Amino acid sequence: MALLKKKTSIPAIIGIVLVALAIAGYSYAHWSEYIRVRGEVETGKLDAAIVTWFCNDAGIDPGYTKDVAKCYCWIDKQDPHYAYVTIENAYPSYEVRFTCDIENTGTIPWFMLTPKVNGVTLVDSQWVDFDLDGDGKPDVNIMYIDGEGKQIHPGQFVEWSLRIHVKQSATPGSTYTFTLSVEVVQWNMVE
Ligand SMILES: [Ca+2]
Ligand SMILES: [Ca+2]
Repeated sequence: MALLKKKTSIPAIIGIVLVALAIAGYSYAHWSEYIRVRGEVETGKLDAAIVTWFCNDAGIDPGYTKDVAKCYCWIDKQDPHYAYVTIENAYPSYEVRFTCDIENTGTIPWFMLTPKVNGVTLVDSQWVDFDLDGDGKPDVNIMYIDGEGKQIHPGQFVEWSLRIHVKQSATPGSTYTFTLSVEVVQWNMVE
């Protein structure tokens, strides 16, 4: 009985597939005609690339006399939408500043919005605490400086900075990770 059921269900499935193909073929023919008429309409490209990304700790720790902490940062060569940073051997009160340039590599002017860290929007020129390991105590605070709301035309770039400061409540021997994201928005879509 079960075998008979299986057999009868096969033709039904094939029938549905055929109908779907017929509809797709009709739509495709229609779409091709539309494209020929409107062939001159070209949309612009909204794009951006990180072109500069460096930190101010290239040896002696900023504000100190020893080289204890290390800061490495680099841009993804394959996809310059991504940049990375690693801070090693950091300690409470260690602070490092990053400078970033984002170039408009598209054809439409855009505005850079305030960056977000782990989804939380930073505040221009103010420290924002982050509890990166979820133990209830902030481990770092991060300050974003400048760059917000600037209209950047194709070929131009916006420069902004980021300060990262390690707090007293950070745990020794820990690795903290976070994601910072920057959104650029088409120039006429900013309120
Ligand atoms: Ca150092
Ligand atoms: Ca914490």
